[in-house]
Amino acid sequence: MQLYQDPKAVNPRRVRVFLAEKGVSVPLVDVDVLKGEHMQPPLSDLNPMHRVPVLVLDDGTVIAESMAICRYFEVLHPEPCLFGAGALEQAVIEMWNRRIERRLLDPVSQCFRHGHPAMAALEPRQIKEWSVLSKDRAADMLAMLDAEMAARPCIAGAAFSVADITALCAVDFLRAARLELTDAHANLKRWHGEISARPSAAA
Ligand SMILES: N[C@@H](CCC(=O)N[C@@H](CS)C(=O)NCC(=O)O)C(=O)O
Repeated sequence: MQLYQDPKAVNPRRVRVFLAEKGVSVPLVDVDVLKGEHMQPPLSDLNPMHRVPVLVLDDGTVIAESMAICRYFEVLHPEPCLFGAGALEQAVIEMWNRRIERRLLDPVSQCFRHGHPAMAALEPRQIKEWSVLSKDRAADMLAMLDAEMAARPCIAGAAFSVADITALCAVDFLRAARLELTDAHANLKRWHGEISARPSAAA
């Protein structure tokens, strides 16, 4: 089994943190996305979407998409439970994980891809207005999330979950959109301090 990943990229980090929480070790194959290594064989053959992370099993089966990879390991290694136990917990964690992905991580990525000259190699048709709008959307989500986090310790409730991992990686990626947590985000700052102190955050 091998996990193709870029040590500097945000989505592979989600999988690395998840694996660290599970105590699972998977051989990593580093790929430099900014150098376009993911567009060349073997990765270009493994994933037609040209994205990392990509997990290749011993029988050659390919699993791409961060959450698909995490779900694979969640079933193989159920403890600690990170996608929730039971219908309600699983639904709430899924809801928050998707919200963070779509309303925070994606807008930060889009702001970076469409706004930074270094990303022109990966995004040849950069649209500056989309970068600005994406930054605004990410800022709106931070404000909403901060208000939510006044009422609970973790993103999806009382317990740490995969939604905290997605949020941690998204918040640590804010600088790519020239955003940061400020004094207006006191609840998020408290949460971020606690989650960053977990050993898995270093993965
Ligand atoms: N939805 C995918 C997104 C993967 C993704 O966008 N990966 C980025 C690195 S964080 C990438 O490979 N980018 C290469 C490119 O844009 O050409 C996932 O969750 O794995």
